[in-house]
Amino acid sequence: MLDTAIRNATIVTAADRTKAEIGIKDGRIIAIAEDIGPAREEIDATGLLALPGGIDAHVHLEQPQGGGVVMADGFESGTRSAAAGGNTTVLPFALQQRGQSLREAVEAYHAAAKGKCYVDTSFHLIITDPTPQVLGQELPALVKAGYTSFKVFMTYDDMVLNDAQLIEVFDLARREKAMVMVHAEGYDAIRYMARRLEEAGKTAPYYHAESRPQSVEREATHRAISHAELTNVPITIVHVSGREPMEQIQWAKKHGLNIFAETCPQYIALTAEDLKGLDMDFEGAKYVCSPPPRDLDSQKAIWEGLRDGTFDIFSSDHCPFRFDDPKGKNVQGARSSFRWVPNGIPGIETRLPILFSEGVSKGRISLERFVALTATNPAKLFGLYPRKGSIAVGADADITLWDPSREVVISQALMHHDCDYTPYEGFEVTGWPVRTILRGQTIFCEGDVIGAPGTGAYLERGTSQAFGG
Ligand code: DUC
Ligand code: ZN
Ligand code: ZN
Ligand code: ZN
Repeated sequence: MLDTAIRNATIVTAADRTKAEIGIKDGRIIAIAEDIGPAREEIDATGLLALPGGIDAHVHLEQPQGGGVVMADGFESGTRSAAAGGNTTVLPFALQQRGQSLREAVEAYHAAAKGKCYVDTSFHLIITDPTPQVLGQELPALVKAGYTSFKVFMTYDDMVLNDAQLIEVFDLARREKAMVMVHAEGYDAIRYMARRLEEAGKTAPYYHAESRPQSVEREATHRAISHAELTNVPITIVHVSGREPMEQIQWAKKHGLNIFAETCPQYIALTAEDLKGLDMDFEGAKYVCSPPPRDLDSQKAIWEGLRDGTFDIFSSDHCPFRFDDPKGKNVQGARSSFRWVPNGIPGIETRLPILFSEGVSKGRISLERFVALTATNPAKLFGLYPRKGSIAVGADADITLWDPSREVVISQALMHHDCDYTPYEGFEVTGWPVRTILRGQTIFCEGDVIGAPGTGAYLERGTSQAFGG
């Protein structure tokens, strides 16, 4: 007998939608048919969509910060918030601090996450110190052990890699078949702009956006793509904010380069104007993230890119800092210059509702495209497919039951994160997750997280399909 039957749902995949029953046994989908027979647990999904559980391929949890800043969410609260937002898998980063061995960094994250996660997780690595030891021994061993992706930064004092280092990391990624995620903003250009703005007394949070205009992102995107072409490796440009970097990606794709791209909710739901706060005041710090949100023209371009395949995945870039907190946005110095405001905003719980509402409910993208961007493509890009990312016989029973017509006003009171605000306060959405099912077990239902920390498993990943797998 089946463990669980989901009946009367419309099942949506990246390819199509069908009305059928879903049978679950031992955490996996074992039947999809018109009539699957009896089950111990019955779920009536009349009027609901059954979507593959959301896969958020870009989240920051418990990542060490400089200057006394602490992230608002650790593995427990971050994955709790993810479950409440309809997600069953998240991919946080394990950051290598300079001077630290990668293995040491990974072990520290495992220790922090152990027994804490409500949803399944797997770590990308962040490479900040690509020494010969790291490139020659540690990274190849870690890729073989299932850490098949890593992020590199083209900016930030404590993370930036120069072009020589980027090329070495890309070259290694080709040899080991690992996916590199690139934070593409030019370090020197940002430093120049920040200095000039500060000299002119322009220090409010809003000037964070002026200090890193699209040209800075466009230039770095172009440079990363050129290095990827040179080393013949696929890469993913993450958190693409607007029209100008998009044009670089479109050029690369048109010329047959194996370039992938990600965008995020802040680039369709916020603009740089939000960084002005109420009256160029510190409220704007609630919206400080990098790259910064742009303008309405860029939002329009992002929608075109979500439709036409310029973008492959849509992730939250959840990177939460409490606002009313000297360990968060209000850290020492932040009120005297935007340069000290921690970069990042929460969004793990609101990613799916915002894309569904602004995209599917408003007729900008299809349901199938929504599923591709939020579950199927991230699974394929990061070595989790076909176990994750679709509703199919043999896959893990990771299913989100979604009410496409529920109207909700997003508010901090509804959130399950440990941040003290949401940048989407008052945002009206149509479409909301009703129930999140992880490997057959309901972990979230009608507003309540009912799973337990530790329900989530750690996933060793395979090779990205970008390598032709
Ligand atoms: N990059 C991210 O990916 N997240 C937050 C801040 C940053 O620079
Ligand atoms: Zn980044
Ligand atoms: Zn050409
Ligand atoms: Zn990020």
